[in-house]
Formats: sequence, C-alpha cells, structure tokens
Amino acid sequence: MTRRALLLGSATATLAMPALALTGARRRPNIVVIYADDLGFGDLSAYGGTRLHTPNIDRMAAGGTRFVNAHSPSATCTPSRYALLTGDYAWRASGTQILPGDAPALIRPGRFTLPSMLQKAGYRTGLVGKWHLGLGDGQVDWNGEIGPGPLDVGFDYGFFMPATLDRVPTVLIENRRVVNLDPTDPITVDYKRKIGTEPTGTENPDQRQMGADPEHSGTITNRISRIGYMTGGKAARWKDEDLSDLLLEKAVSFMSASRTDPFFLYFAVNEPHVPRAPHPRFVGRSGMGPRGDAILQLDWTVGEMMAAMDRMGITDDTLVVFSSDNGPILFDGYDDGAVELAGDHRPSGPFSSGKYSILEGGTRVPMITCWPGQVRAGHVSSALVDHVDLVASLAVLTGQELPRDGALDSFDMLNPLLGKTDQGRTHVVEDTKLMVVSGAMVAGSGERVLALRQGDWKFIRASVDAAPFHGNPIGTAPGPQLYDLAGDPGETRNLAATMPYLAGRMAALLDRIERD
Ligand code: NG6
Ligand code: CA
Repeated sequence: MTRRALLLGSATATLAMPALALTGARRRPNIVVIYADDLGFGDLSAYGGTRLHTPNIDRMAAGGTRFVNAHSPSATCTPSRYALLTGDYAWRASGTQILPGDAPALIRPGRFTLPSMLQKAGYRTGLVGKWHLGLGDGQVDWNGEIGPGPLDVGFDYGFFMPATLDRVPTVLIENRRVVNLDPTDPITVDYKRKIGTEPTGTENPDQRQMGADPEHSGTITNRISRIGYMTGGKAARWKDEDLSDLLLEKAVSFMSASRTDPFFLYFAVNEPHVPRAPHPRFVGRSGMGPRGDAILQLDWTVGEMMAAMDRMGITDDTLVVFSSDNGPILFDGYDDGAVELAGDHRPSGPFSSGKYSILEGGTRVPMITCWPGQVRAGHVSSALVDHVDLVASLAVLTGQELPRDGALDSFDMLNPLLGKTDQGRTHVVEDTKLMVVSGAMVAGSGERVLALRQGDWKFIRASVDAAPFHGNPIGTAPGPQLYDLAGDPGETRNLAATMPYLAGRMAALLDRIERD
C-alpha cells in the first residue's frame, strides 16, 4: 500500500528518514507534549491577548517558535487526542466522538501509536492527566485491574483521569488501578440512570458550588455536579482545586525518574476545561472569573515544568511542544461567570467561534515548540501544521520507521516544528461532529462535518444548519462555503457562489482525501 500522503503528492516527505544531524544536543531528546484543554488562540498574552497575562508561556514563546497556523485535528477532545496519538485523522474511524467516562478503549492494544513508536526507539513513555480515549473492553472494573488502557498502547506509566473533569468517575488511575481506592467502598458508574442515594445536581441543586445545565446535573462530587452517576470510591475522588498541583507533581516525578533513558511525557492538563475550580491561590487573580483564573494556573504550571527541567539540567535536551486539543468556549455547562466576565477578551483571537465549530476558532489553536539551540528562538511561524503530524515528525527526529498501514495522515513536519522553515503542509482537513443538546443540534457526536484548508483558502462542506451552542456558531450550512482567510480570518464572506471553480476543486480534493 502506498502511503496516503505520498499518493496525494503534497506536503514534503512523509517516509521516515534517518535522524537529522542535529547540532549540539544529542539526537534523541526528551519529548514533552503539554496539551491544554479548550485553550483558545486569543487566550494567551503571547498571542496578543491583553486581558490575561501569561508570562511563563510568553517566555517559552520567546525561547522557541510560536505557530499562528497550527491546528488541532478536531474541534473536540477525543478525536484530537486520537489523531495526535495515532497519526490518523479521527474522522476516518467510527466511535471517535466525545466519549462517556465508561466507554471502551478506542485505540486497541497492539496498534501503532506515537508512544509505542517512541518505546521502540528506547524512550520511557508516560501519560499524566486527561485520557478520554476509553478504557476496558465494554465493562470497566473500576475496583480491579483496569484495561486495556494507556499501558496497552505504548505508555510505560500512566497517572490519569479516565475522561474529563465533568464526567464520572471523578477518580485518578495510576497504571491499572484507581488511586486511593478503599476496597470496602467500591465504585459503580452509570451513564443512563441514577444509582445509589448520593445527591445529584437535579435533586439537590443547593449542594453544589455552581449551577449547571441538565447534562451536568448528575452525581455531585466535591460540591460539583457531573455528567453521569457514580457511587462509592469516596476516598479516591479528586479535589478539583488540588488536581492541577497533583498532576504537576506526577509529571515532574516522571521526568526525574526517567533520567537514564530519553523520555516522552504526554502531559494532558485540564485547564481551562469545565468545571473550572482552580486552586485558591489563583482565585480572583484574573478578574475574569474561574476561566481566566484557570488559564493563569495553567501558565504557572508551564513555568513550574520549565523550572523543573532547568533544575534537572535537561532543558537543552528536551523538545517541548505546547498546544491545545481544541478551541475555546466560555459557557460549557456550568454557571461560572465566564460569559459575563469576558468583557472584550476574545478567546479565539481574530477567528470566529471556538470549540465544537468547523469555523477556524474550533481548531486553530496556540502552539509553541521549544528546545534551546535546536528550535529557532523568538520565531513566529506561519507554517500550516496539525497535531496529527507529530507522529511522522517525531519518527524522523528519532530515526523510526512508520508502518505501511499506520499514521497515514501524519506528515513529516519536523523542520517547521524546529522553526527551520515556514513551509508546512499544503492542506489539512478540519473536523467536527454534530450532536443534539437539550433538543438543539449542535456539534459534538453525530454527523461528521469536514472542511479543507489549502493555503489561505478554506472550504466547508455542505451539511445541516446547526444551531449555535451558547454563543459559539457551529459554522455548518446547507450549502458549500468558501473563505479567503487572508482577508477574512473571521469567515464572514462566503465566496462559494462567486468562485465556483475553486470551491469545486477543493470539494474534489477533500473527497479524494476522504476516499484514500
Ligand atoms: C460535551 C459536554 C461538555 C464537555 C464536552 C467534552 C454536554 C452538554 N456538554 O458533551 O460540557 O464535557 O462534552 O469536552 O454534555 S472535551 O473538551 O473533552 O471534548
Ligand atoms: Ca477539549
């Protein structure tokens, strides 16, 4: 089988080549991916935001390359993470929508993945933070050995949340077991009906620290109602306010325990996903409520990570990639004042909409790479890149071969990632999925909608006319849409009718990529 990307004859080489002759540092650097959750292009001062001051991420950008044309593979979490870890677009596979907390493992054991490739290259691989890619084979035994999971797809170590902050069970898993589980208080989980006698958001709204929509009004844990129902596991439940510090501690100890081999750390932090309950030392600091405070907490965490690497003396041997799994959203189920306190802050910067949307705000995310002496410092790159490219790019960096039948959508973007060229992909597919929330069609888990970026052009396939989700337009329409992002980054002037030839050509290329 010919590699898909070669068939399309675009974007530079895709076959893995021997490791580049890198100057200075050793050839196999440590690799740290810090993956934020729902952070927008305009949320950081490094990207021109003026309301939120994020000095640690500014420092990373000053010492590295900052991308202004980088995409997450999808406008929601599960499909983006699936693509980042496998090198395949999520829309090619079924079941890659936002997963409930008891969903089975989406990436099956034995499949080629970024961490399994790096394991083969001699790396020690770790996941700390959000998983949200399913666990088990259909039934998860929360009280026993949990698998298949991260350890079956290439991670040597995992300290992780099964799904999201807003989904039960609100417990952490270390490798294959729930952390701090008291065997006399076993965990049960149900996403369809209430189980047990614990308070829920619907029945006991006064027992929670913030209001929530009906979907987020299941079992209350740590005074926050969640999606789904759980009983038991009381001693194991996380405290939202302390979670960020705990994950940082685990990330740092993974790095310091991995000093002999190079390591790969996938640090999947939660900020600023809902429910936003930052540590008290950040509360009120942003003036923008819990969402802004959570972003300051994220910035602090990034600073602590960099300081830890400095202390360990590994900064010069470590490639750091910082980005976000999808665009931003203010209201996502909880009444935390994010909408009311946003003022003139534009979480998506110059782009329209955010999370769930097929418009640029859905997947155009901040991304910074950093590696002293290897990544060009202080550079702003316009290269078109996507997180799906990490697999092929890191294959080249570490001298690994890609399989003939895996990571087919992943292009070698190592030189753009190192800031050595602004020549990125010639095209990339953007993706979202529609869902119904409280009777209205919005994005998330139903019909798939694809768009194609090619140069400055963006083509959005015809679809249903989905309703905006709490101020985030989904961007789908019954007819095709074509935008010139150079002059119209906000996607306000649909040129499909005036430029039918270009619209038709892009539609045909998108069809071809989909079929390939
Ligand atoms: C949606 C949730 C939303 C969030 C999202 C996942 C509803 C109405 N909304 O289904 O609050 O949890 O899933 O976010 O249930 S993500 O960043 O992990 O994709
Ligand atoms: Ca997300």
